[in-house]
Amino acid sequence: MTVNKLKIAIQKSGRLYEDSVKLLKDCGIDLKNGVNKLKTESDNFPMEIYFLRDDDIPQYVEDAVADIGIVGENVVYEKNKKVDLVEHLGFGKCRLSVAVGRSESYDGVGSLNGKRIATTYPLLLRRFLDNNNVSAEIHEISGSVEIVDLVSSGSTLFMNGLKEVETVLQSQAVLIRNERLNAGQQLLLERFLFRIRAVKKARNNKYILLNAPNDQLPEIIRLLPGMKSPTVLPLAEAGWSSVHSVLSENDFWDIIEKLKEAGAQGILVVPIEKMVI
Ligand code: PRT
Ligand code: ZN
Repeated sequence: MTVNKLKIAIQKSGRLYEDSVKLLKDCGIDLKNGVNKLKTESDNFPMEIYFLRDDDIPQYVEDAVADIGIVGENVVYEKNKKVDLVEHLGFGKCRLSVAVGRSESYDGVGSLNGKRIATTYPLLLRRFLDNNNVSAEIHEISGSVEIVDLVSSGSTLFMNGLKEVETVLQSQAVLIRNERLNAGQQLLLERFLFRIRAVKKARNNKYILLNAPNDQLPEIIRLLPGMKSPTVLPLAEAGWSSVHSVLSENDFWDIIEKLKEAGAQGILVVPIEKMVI
């Protein structure tokens, strides 16, 4: 019988490194502290971890040197290799944008006609220009005023006297996979994905506990849908209950305010480690 292992490629160092390692850890996959930082393996999950430059990850996954990989969508689409995108991971968020000199007048993509645009994303830029019927020269080296680059806070553009005028692509880290995994690898990928989804859910949710007068319970329960419905337990003091539920990070503050208005007291909010629905 062949022993199956899932080989994953992650960034060796850089912006995705820490979050990628953290994701594995949160999925309960412990890495051996190998001195050799090209490759390591897990003690408690059949996984081998390869540390690579992000630009090389799509090719390695296409060639099945790695079965799966974690890399930015920007790299996946620019490299255009034969890999499947399996899951968005919720970190490494940025956008690929067009920027022009701050003092340049800009009124829509038409302003880019006839310009020289510098980028390390020629494929994505070509596609963007074609979709917008713009004819412009693409340069892979800098020196032009118009550029297409990744932006997160926007402070780099600002410091270089540029302004962001168009978004070519919204990006975040994603999990990609080789198109032809064997049944054993497929099964391991499904186990890994099950854990990733539980971690993502937990990161997007908080556990909430509060006390409420019983006559306010219907209103408070209406505000707190929970996983199925909230847990309600009587307090030692007559006429009061403790309510437990799960809140989404997105509408967190909104709901907290409404709960207070509805008479909730002693509100506690705690992080959730894993969430399996
Ligand atoms: O060595 P290796 O080739 O592996 O790394 P790299 O230098 O090519 O990539 P790295 O580590 O910089 O980025 C890895 C991935 O992180 C990218 O492919 C994106 O998917 C994602 N990411 C998220 C970013 C940013 N945010 C980001 N802000 N990648 C780069 N930037 C750069 C951008 O190029 C610009 O120089 O940060 C600057 C802009 O940042 P703000 O905050 O000033 O707007
Ligand atoms: Zn790179």
